[in-house]
Amino acid sequence: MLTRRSHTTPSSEITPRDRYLRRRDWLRLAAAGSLASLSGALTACSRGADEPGSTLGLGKITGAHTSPLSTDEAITAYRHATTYNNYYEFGTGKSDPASYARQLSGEPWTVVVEGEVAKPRSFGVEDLLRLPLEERIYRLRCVEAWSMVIPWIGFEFNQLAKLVEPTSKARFVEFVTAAQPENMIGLRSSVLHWPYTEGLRIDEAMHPLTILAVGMYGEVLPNQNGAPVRLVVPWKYGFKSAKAIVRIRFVERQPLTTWERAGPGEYGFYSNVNPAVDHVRWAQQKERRIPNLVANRPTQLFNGYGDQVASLYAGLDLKKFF
Ligand SMILES: Nc1nc2c(c(=O)[nH]1)N[C@H]1C(S)=C(S)[C@@H](COP(=O)(O)O)O[C@H]1N2
Ligand SMILES: [Mo]
Repeated sequence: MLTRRSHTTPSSEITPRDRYLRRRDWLRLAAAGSLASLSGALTACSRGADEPGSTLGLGKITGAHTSPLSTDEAITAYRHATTYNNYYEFGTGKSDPASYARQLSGEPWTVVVEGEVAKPRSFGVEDLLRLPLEERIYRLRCVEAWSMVIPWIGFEFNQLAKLVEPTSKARFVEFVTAAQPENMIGLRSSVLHWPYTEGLRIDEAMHPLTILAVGMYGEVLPNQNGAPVRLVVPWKYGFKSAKAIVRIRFVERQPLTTWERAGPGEYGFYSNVNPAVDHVRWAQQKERRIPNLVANRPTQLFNGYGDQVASLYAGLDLKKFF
């Protein structure tokens, strides 16, 4: 169980209040009818007790149609997808995010979009919800050789980009995530450089498969899965899919990512899923599908999304640019 630590605000005060505020935010939007014209609409509903291990009663998102870009593979159970996570801001253990991420402070949340754009601006969560929401069922392959299948709800990153009008100098996109020292116990450790930062080449970011997710399994994202907004780049190792994004910068030069800083020889900027390029410390040919303990599935190049994305890398040596 969670033991109380010495925060300025006790966790018992933060947790219910934040959850209440976040829910209120969604309810307000639904009540105001501001979601009526969206592909996704919201109703007040909690998950109920059907799923053991499902501790969060979150706002439901309805009406997001399932995209044809979805996989038809079996979806990972909600309780596994929400209790086996990597989110080092809340600790390095797989169950740490489920235990501690409720302390994330979610309101007010703004995503600042800036840099090489004609119209820099910031987006509140309600602005993001006005973008065309879809359900995308994607495989997510962690560099640690496990995988899941998750029904995300989100919008294509290119929809957001369109609103800020990237200039011709925008060659990369940097994603900066939340760093809340009071609420994120992992920040006391220097295991990674904070804030957790990721990056994509502009054509990767603008690819229709690249989404910003605001929900999963028909609901608002649980904190441990990256609330209120996270990146999902299904053909790359999971660490590229940054959680809890607060800043998006269009830039001219390739940004230095948190994982490259941590281990330049182990984690490349591209990090495309590739069974032919082993990690320095382990092979990548096979993977285990959570909750399976045995790595018995062959890993696919680009995580199986090669038909859509291989052309982005024509002529690039994938062993050198791993
Ligand atoms: N901010 C932040 N985002 C992050 C991470 C993290 O530690 N911090 N871990 C990454 C890793 S290694 C993986 S595999 C995925 C896991 O996403 P999931 O928990 O939703 O499956 O989140 C990625 N996004
Ligand atoms: Mo990962």
